[in-house]
Amino acid sequence: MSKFAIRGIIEGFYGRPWSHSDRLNMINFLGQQEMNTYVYAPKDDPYHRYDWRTLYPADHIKDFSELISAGNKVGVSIVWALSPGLSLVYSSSHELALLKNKFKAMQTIGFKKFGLFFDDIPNKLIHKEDMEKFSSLALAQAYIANEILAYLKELDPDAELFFCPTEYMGSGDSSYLNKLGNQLNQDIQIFWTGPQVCSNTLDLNNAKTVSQTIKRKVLFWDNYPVNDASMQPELHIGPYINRDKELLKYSSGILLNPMDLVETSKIAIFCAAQFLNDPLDYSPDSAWRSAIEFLVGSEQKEAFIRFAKANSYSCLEPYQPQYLEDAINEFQAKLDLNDWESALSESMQFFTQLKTDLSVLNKLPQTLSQEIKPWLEEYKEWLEIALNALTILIEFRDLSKADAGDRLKKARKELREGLIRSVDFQTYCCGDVIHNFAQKVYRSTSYFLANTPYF
Ligand code: LOG
Repeated sequence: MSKFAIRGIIEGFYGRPWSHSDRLNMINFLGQQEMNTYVYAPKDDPYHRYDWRTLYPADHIKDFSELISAGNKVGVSIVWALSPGLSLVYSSSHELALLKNKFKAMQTIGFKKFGLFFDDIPNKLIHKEDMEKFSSLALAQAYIANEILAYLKELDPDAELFFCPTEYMGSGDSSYLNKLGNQLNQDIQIFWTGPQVCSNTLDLNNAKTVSQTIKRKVLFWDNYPVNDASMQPELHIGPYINRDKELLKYSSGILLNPMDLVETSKIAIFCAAQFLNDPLDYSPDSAWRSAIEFLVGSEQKEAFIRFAKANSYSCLEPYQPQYLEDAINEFQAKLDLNDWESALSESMQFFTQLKTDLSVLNKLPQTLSQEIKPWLEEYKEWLEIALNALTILIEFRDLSKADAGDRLKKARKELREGLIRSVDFQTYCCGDVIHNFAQKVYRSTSYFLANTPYF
């Protein structure tokens, strides 16, 4: 059984960084899951990026020391990273001295592994003096990284450096990467997010190309389950899929970039740990079910799985939640056959079951429940909307019965109100499936009502 050498996560998302206790909690969890690496790189820690020249204040230093000790206890290396690329003048000896100073301060408190990141910065040299000294961005960055590694190794021969290039995704054969491959000290690990920023697949061909270009095994920065920036409405709690079982031929490891939601991110991390520790034996679905059971307990597992299926949308499953789509398609197929009875009763049963799940989901562990509250609340709203749409169709079918017209009117009013509220929904729970279904029901009954003397 072969495992990936580097297994873990990189706190590398935009937005509110994790708290110190979140990190301690996560480091213990990583240890339990036989992961071995946690990289500290929250984009919005000012000392990490915007204000990289400033040394960390004493309280931060104390927290970092605690992270290192916590990691030591459970076999997790804590990697500290800096992202100076927004403003760094690569050719300046003064800037290099500031960089060294910042790294040294962290080495003094016990860090042995470091990161130097140049993602999400201008993709060419912008300072006049840099353009004079270096013929390309790649050469400027390689010069700085090699200097830093050499400096770190003077102080500690075991020091290691992880490097994130400015071009960290794509086909993997650009001249920028090629230059890095030639120039970067062979001991430096290079990050790669795959064919895309948030890659649907990490496939063997792409890994092979990039590792040939950079002349070393590639270290994946896997942008899953992260949901920062435009992905904020999504909740990434689906199975961990599409990572080739043979990636370790070309890869030294995978670090997942999590969500700012610590507990919730454990689903993906639990699954990834199983993959990374035994890729050939990995079964995405059973890992996913075990992850959910681990997090919510066996009693709430099935209800949570159904909720998770309504939140499947992510870079890994970039299409409407299949589970809901199937239910609506079956309904439509029955209606097309004029089988209103089973179409309506089966769909009622389906959505009523989901509504019953809500009382089970009310009892989720507290931190998890707090984190996913916006999704749970809107899940509830969508289920009401779906049930309302079905009620409309039942009344519509029964229009000849006494008061059906009034009930139909009332249900349509409620559906309309629900759809109007949904304009302000914050999450992408249920995708567009229930919205589209409800809209269709509303629209089609308007048409018929306009031609019905009752109104
Ligand atoms: C950032 C990362 C961010 C992620 C997802 C890398 C190497 N850098 O596009 O900090 O969390 O995308 O939004 C990124 O992935 N850049």
